[in-house]
Amino acid sequence: MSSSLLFLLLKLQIFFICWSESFSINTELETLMTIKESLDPENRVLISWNNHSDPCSGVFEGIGCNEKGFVSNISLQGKGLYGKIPSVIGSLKSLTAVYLHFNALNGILPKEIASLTQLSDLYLSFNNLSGNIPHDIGNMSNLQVLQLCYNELNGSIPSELGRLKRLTIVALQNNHLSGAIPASLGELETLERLDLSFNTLFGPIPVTLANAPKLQTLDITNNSLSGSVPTALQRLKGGFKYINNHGLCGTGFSDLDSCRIVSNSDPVRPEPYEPINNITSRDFPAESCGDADCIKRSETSTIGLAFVMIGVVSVFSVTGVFLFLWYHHKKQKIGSTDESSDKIKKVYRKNYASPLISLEYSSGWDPLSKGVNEDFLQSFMFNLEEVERATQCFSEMNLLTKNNISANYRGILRDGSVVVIKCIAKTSCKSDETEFLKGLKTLTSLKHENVVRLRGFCCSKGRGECFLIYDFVSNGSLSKYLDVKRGSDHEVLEWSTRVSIIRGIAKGIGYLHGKKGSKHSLVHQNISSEKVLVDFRYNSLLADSGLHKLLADDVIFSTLKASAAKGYLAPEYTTTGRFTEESDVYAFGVIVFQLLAGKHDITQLSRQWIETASLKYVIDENLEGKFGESEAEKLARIACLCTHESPHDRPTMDNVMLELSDKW
Ligand SMILES: *[C@@H]1O[C@H](CO)[C@@H](O)[C@H](O)[C@H]1NC(C)=O
Ligand SMILES: *[C@@H]1O[C@H](CO)[C@@H](O)[C@H](O)[C@H]1NC(C)=O
Ligand SMILES: *[C@@H]1O[C@H](CO)[C@@H](O)[C@H](O)[C@H]1NC(C)=O
Ligand SMILES: *[C@@H]1O[C@H](CO)[C@@H](O)[C@H](O)[C@H]1NC(C)=O
Ligand SMILES: *[C@@H]1O[C@H](CO)[C@@H](O)[C@H](O)[C@H]1NC(C)=O
Ligand SMILES: *[C@@H]1O[C@H](CO)[C@@H](O)[C@H](O)[C@H]1NC(C)=O
Ligand SMILES: CC(=O)N[C@H]1CO[C@H](CO)[C@@H](O)[C@@H]1O
Repeated sequence: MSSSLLFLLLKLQIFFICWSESFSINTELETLMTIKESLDPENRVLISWNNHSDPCSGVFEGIGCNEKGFVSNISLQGKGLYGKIPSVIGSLKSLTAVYLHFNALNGILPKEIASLTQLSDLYLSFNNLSGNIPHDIGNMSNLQVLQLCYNELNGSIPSELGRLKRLTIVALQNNHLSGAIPASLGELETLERLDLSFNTLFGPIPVTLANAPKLQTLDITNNSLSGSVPTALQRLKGGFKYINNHGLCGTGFSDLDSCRIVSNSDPVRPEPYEPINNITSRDFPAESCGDADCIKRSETSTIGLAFVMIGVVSVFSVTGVFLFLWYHHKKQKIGSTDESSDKIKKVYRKNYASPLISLEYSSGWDPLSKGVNEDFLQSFMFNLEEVERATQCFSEMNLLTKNNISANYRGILRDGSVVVIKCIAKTSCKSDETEFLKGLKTLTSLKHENVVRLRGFCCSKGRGECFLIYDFVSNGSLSKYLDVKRGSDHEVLEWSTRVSIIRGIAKGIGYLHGKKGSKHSLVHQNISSEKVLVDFRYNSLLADSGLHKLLADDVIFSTLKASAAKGYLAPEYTTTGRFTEESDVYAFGVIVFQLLAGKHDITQLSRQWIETASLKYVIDENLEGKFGESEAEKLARIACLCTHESPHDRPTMDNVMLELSDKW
């Protein structure tokens, strides 16, 4: 009897445990829905978060759970979130990592976040957060990485940070923090990296800070600190950065005067004096992803972000080497010789997409440096920070395509719009700056519904790259719809879609070529199924129009070889060596054949069409006979004319458009 009562009690207890767990899981769902409303008020990003699913089922974008079924991480970096961080986030007690960096979050950092005592990684950098860092942050006893850099935070640095015994990385640079550096930070035995640069901190550097045993990097650049620099900081060597603090003095540091009154126990603020060299904040790679410090991972944290950060980490492994080169080079630059630049250029070529290319190696090339006086060009100018923010510092995760000329990254601008950022190495660009600017002007003047819109551009002398920012075209390139195997994931384009895509391409090319006799005329030079993009309504848009106007001749030549290999290059090119409107028309003809056949390789079937004029060789089997016969015949005829051996026998794009707009 008693034993069965015991059994019953036990069951009841188990029931209650289960019940209370499932209860709190339910409230986690509610909490997440509240968080969603706050982070993404217009439900543009977190569409997958819904009321009817289990947040741990994998349905919720960016949510990770632990084995007990509680939310353990939120990974929504670079999603274009523009809301606020809600205080209810503090009730997701099992959170160990929050990645919300590279968004446009505003509002304050709610103090409730400090009740996340399991949290080890807090990444909120590159947002627009304002207000103070809450003092309660001292409660987050598991915190290892605190990334709050590049926000609008003000107030002072809470001394409670000194209670966080596991803290290894603290990145607070580029905010508006003021007050003193808390001496308690020196008590952090695990602290490796402390970046406080570009704030308005004042007072002395606490002597204790020099004693933090693991400290490797201390950056206090561009603040208003004063007093004598603790001599012990010499051990950090290049890891200690202190330029642009007019009141600092000390012995054993280059660029610093020794203090007038030396007193170890009571550092005295010396008279302010002018900096003795001309190194300004602009010479610092602060504008670059060299600041990837700001997104560096702790060793102990979870795997997920590791993928995102592979780029950054690999970059860090070369940082050591480069830092040396960089400093060396900086020194050399004063003498204005450029010997090391070739060496670095080579490295650069090899590590094309590497975000570390923030080295100041280039001499001269910076076509925008002289100031751009045309107003309309001005309105196209982006700054590097926007580009870095949009691509999450050129994260591998956002890499779309890459070849030896350019790399394309997906990015999200602060207004939430999605873009493609094309990065072209300086060495691939025209070296004549005037020519380059003229090219840019042409690119910015293009405006047509069938030409991918250029949003802006940016050149970085530091990175040695030029960036073109284009609208993102959602359905990718036409190439993806060719050679589709039946039953595969890839979509077979319907007949009517193909016809409208062809019309769109014709209109786009027709626009570039301009009206007969008009001055404005641009030959695309590189039309192929890869350069035709398809948007969500299956409108076609030409990519890279006018790009050759920016590229160096040898680079254009190499793209040429590629397009010849794929059959887009008009036969007369081999004798004339020139691109003409007729050669664009030829490439168009090839694409029409490709769309009819649903194949990349059309050499065989175009010959068969010429010999037999029979559609059965030409039409894509995937269409299963669903196509307009007269339309198809007309298109095949057009394709045939456009790919005529003799350029003079090809129709102009105007003619083609006329034909296409006729009643079939
Ligand atoms: C989720 O459900 C709750 C109650 O069932 C409701 O109040 C809330 O509006 C719902 N939220 C959304 C986003 O559908
Ligand atoms: C932090 O800890 C203190 C003392 O235990 C407590 O009073 C405070 O409410 C805590 N803050 C948060 C946000 O949990
Ligand atoms: C950042 O927030 C401030 C208000 O705190 C606002 O005025 C500003 O426009 C915001 N900037 C961006 C880029 O969202
Ligand atoms: C910090 O900024 C907020 C506005 O974002 C302002 O109300 C507050 O006074 C500022 N505090 C300090 C100490 O500057
Ligand atoms: C610093 O640069 C300015 C202009 O760039 C120049 O006029 C000045 O002489 C330089 N000062 C020193 C100390 O080199
Ligand atoms: C999120 O947490 C889960 C479980 O703890 C883990 O497997 C996953 O790798 C984490 N994801 C990230 C991005 O940290
Ligand atoms: C103290 C100091 O040098 N402050 C400078 C920090 O950088 C900003 C611009 O990034 C300057 O405006 C400040 O004068």
